[in-house]
Amino acid sequence: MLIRRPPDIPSSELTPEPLYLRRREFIAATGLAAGSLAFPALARALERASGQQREDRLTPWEDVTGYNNFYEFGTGKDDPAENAHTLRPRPWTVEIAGECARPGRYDIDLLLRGVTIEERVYRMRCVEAWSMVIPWNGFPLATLINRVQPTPRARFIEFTTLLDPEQMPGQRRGVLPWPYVEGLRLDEAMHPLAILATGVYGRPLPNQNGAPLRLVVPWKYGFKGIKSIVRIRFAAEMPRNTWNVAAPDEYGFYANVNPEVDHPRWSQARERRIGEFLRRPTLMFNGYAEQVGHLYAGLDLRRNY
Ligand SMILES: Nc1nc2c(c(=O)[nH]1)N[C@H]1C(S)=C(S)[C@@H](COP(=O)(O)O)O[C@H]1N2
Ligand SMILES: [Mo]
Repeated sequence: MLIRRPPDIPSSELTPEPLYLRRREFIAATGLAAGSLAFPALARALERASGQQREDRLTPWEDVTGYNNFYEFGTGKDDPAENAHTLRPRPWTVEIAGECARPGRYDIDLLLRGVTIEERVYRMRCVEAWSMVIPWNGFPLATLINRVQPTPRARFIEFTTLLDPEQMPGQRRGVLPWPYVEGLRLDEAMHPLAILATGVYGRPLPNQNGAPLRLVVPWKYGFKGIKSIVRIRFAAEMPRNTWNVAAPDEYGFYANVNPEVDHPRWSQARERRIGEFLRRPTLMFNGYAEQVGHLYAGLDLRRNY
């Protein structure tokens, strides 16, 4: 019997040709019935068998800029690329506020003056269990923090995305409480791996990736990487972050990538690298444990998810 696939299955979930053929060989060899249960089990077996040490290859530009989460432009993965043309990344003002010596409203080009832009190739792991490898252009968040001099009372840093439904039409819908807000402990923010990105693949950030300025914290789930930042505030108290406000049982403040702490609705043990078929194991702190593990010594990572 020929079973037709409904046309609305995303192509990423279709079986690529070579695997499909191997699957048939496997089924023939083992005498397994080609039932619907056989394939997930086989895929899991293949994932376990296929070496754990797979390379990290750059995710193609088309995926980095065409498969996005940016709910201000819609909740579908291709909505941001289609809709974000309404965002105007210049002129752009960033407000520095709260517990620091130099609060104020800064034009972004003034803020970036004298800053050296470097390339950082980082893994990016979304809490939804897919991942990419992205060549960002940016600078250490610590550079900006040192410039504006937090006071001794500052223990946290909060970031806010632009609130403007004219430029961000998705903000007319109540899918999230707007504007999008994120935060870090100040010592996390000062870690050299945490960057503010202004570009990707050597080009200015496309709007859908968070132009003109977005956070990248590679050892944390992607939702910590807040886009299109207009405000940075230093605080004594832990700020609340948007996804934690929206679903406190599912998303915490820390959001460190951790294969052993599952999301209440799915496992975090494995992930699908965009462009690959078999899932790969999720790495502790997204593979940056050696660099950042000390930040969490003595912290219960299960409670502080
Ligand atoms: N303002 C804002 N920032 C955001 C989001 C969002 O919806 N709004 N999505 C987050 C999520 S869930 C992820 S995985 C990353 C995706 O970044 P990318 O599209 O550049 O890969 O952006 C994060 N930053
Ligand atoms: Mo995400």
